[in-house]
Amino acid sequence: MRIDIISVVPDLLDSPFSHSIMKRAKDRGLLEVFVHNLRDYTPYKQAQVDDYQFGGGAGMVMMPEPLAILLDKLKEERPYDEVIYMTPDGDLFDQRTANTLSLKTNMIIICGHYKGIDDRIRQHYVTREISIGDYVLSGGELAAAVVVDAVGRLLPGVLNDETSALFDSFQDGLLAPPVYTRPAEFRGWKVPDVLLCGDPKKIDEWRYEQSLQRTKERRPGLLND
Ligand code: 6GU
Repeated sequence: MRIDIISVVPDLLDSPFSHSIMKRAKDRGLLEVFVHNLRDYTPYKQAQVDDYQFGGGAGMVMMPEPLAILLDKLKEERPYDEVIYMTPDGDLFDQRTANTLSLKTNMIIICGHYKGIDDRIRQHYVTREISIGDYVLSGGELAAAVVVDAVGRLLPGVLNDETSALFDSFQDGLLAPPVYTRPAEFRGWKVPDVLLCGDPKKIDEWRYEQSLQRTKERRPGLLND
């Protein structure tokens, strides 16, 4: 999978894909992430990429031309399955969307800033608009990092048996069960006996019960879906 991210603060995306599982995905050649500085593509003086909004009102809007120039250049080089715009008024991101996106080959992600991007880019280039939750971030970069992480770890060959996505919260529509490691007793707090009993069937049943109970308590809405 190849992901091209368009940003006015590309430095924000230096670190998120350089560690742990994202690093492994890149090292194994399963994920390529290119971050483009939108200011390198503006035809305007002083690397201008935003301007006042028509109709008045506070806040700047990202101009269409720098975005169109960079989007055209990328789309000339290869076909893209999705042009995603990160915006708080987009569709709420969830595991289902992550699964869907993990099947794509090439994607562009546009990170919004200020009041957002000129709506003509949304109408004529963007294929999907994503929000990561009902709160406002100062820019789309951190949200884009969330999407790339959630999608990247699903690519075949990125996770091994131990970290398998099959057991994640949400993958089966349930929250994950509690987990424990050594020591079996810590400050008098004991690990549940069943986890030490050595019977895989009993352990699976216990984990399923715990998942169900946690989901009922914390996220009952997930059970209705
Ligand atoms: Cl994608 N962008 C911004 N700026 N804020 C957000 C968001 C995205 N998702 C939730 N809040």
